Amino acid sequence: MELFFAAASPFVRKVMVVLHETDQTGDVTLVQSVQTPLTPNPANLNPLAKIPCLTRPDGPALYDSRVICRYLDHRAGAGLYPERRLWETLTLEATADGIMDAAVLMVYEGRIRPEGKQFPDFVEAQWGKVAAALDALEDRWISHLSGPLDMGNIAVACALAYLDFRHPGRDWRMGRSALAAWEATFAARPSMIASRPS
Ligand SMILES: N[C@@H](CCC(=O)N[C@@H](CS)C(=O)NCC(=O)O)C(=O)O
Repeated sequence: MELFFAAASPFVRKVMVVLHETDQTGDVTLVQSVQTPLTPNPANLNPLAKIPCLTRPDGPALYDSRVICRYLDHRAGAGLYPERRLWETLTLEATADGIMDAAVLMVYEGRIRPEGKQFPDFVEAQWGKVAAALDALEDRWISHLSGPLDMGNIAVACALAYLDFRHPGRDWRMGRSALAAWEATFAARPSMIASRPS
């Protein structure tokens, strides 16, 4: 299999963590594919020109990160989507992906949009979404996050790490001590260390 990849992408990181946690890294070749909405990679088999995208010998290319992670979990029989708490796990993953979406848009606004056309209110509105999601994680999800490994806690760890990587000045830990403590423990997993963004 081939994975269209960029080390800085939090969505790609979800896939990398799943590959590590399910012992499948040897089954995937990484294809460097740094891209933005204005610079798509024509070789990427995702028609939406986003990463991650996974090609496989026995079927069409898979995207997006949620589909790829679920496929890899199924392939390994790893149980990252436990039946008993399936809807909570998927909602937690969606919350993490929403944080990533907003945080990536903030980066694009600063990097891609010409300076005179940048819209600070849009950036702050995106951060508002991130902050609300972080508050929800702190208030309602710590018990789930602290439970057995699943796709929900993997995705949240990747989202929080991305905030540190791209938005260090925002200090997401302030006022969220439980989430900060959980993140510090999860970040020590070998899968998180092996997939650190660069
Ligand atoms: N929902 C998608 C989001 C993927 C995504 O936005 N990836 C970014 C890189 S972090 C990308 O490819 N951006 C290029 C673009 O938006 O055209 C997923 O979960 O895979």
